[in-house]
Amino acid sequence: MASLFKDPSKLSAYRDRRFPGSQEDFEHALLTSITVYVGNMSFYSTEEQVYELFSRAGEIKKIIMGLDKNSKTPCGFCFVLYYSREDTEDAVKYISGTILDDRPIRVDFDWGFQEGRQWGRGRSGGQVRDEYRTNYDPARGGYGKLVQRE
Ligand code: GTA
Repeated sequence: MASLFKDPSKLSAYRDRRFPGSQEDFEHALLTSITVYVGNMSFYSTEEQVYELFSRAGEIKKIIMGLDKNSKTPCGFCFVLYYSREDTEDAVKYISGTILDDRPIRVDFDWGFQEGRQWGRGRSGGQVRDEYRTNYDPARGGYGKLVQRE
């Protein structure tokens, strides 16, 4: 079946500031990638749970949990690598929005995992967007890290 994901501008709203190439390279990577990023996860969701859920889209090559760079504990995201592009697209199509540990997770195409990308880039060690969060979210460490410092 022809791919539904042909327009690179519609593949992802996210642009990685640290991607090493041009916009064209980035779009090509998104169109061919076999990696998805999973966001809005509970800090308590495990690799085993991710494996069970994402196996529904196809055989998984590898899972990389996103970690707080200071505490080295899960900080709410991960990368899932498949063997085939079709399975990758199915994960985005069918698993995004699924509830995992009471949270609707977000599944996004990713340009490809590289060593170092598993670490949160926020000043406190976790994810950047989590630091600006102003709501109280017990499964995400309470208030956003910047709010906690105020
Ligand atoms: N494929 O959506 C994604 C995605 N996200 C959110 C992170 N990663 C993603 N990959 C894909 N799709 O490897 C990847 C990153 C990295 C790892 C951890 O996860 O490529 P991070 O989340 O800690 O940092 O990354 P990142 O991605 O560099 O930060 P982001 O989300 O672009 O930061 C900007 C966001 O933070 C803004 O959208 C905004 O919501 C918030 N923000 C930033 N600055 C401010 C500010 N001054 N005020 C308010 N909000 C702000």
